[in-house]
Amino acid sequence: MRGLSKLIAVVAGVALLVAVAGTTASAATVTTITSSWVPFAFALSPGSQSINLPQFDDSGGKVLTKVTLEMSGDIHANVVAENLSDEAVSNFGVNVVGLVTGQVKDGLTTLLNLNLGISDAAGPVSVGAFDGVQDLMGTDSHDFGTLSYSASNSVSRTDTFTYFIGTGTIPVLISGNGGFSVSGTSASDIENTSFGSSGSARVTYEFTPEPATMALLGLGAAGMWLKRRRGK
Ligand SMILES: [Ca+2]
Repeated sequence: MRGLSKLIAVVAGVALLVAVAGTTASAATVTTITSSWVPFAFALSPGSQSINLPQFDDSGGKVLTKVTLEMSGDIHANVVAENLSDEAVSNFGVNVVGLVTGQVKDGLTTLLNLNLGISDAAGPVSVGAFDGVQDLMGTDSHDFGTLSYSASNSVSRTDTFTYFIGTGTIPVLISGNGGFSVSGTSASDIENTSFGSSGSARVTYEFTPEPATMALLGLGAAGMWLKRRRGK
């Protein structure tokens, strides 16, 4: 009888240890919540727009461990360029350089800063010498159509989460700057219409389901219980 109760105690102890081990493992498991992509679109250059992404709801003892902002954006325009030099050129082209930035700020403190650097080119094409009329038309000009260049990037932080926690939203300020220029000739004219930036951003929160201290408290309680059982 005594041997049986001892065996039961050992079996119960092992079962509890397994249960505690399970709790510890789940506390260390990282879970993620990713928001929907929120679009932006504004005219350039420069230009900006504020969009709202959801905060992290930490109810139920969830502990935030990482915040990641992802952004994808472009710089676009309908571009027509004209050769104003006296010589026909065979490497007539257009260069684009731009920067789209996403920022999350708490007052004057920048918590997240994300840059999309854009540098690209269209062409080359051949155009004739300046035809004497600066009108973005004729054999001296080329319509490049709609040029659109995009980039994507992400940035994370693993501390100072207060600003991100709640049931509301956080504003993300998207700013853009950029320009198109002509290459391949010594003199030129260029016209950009519908010049702008568009894209979207989203936020991902990584968290543990419960505080690690809770699992440690559970382990301590199990130890006390086993010690008491052994003492009997
Ligand atoms: Ca012309």
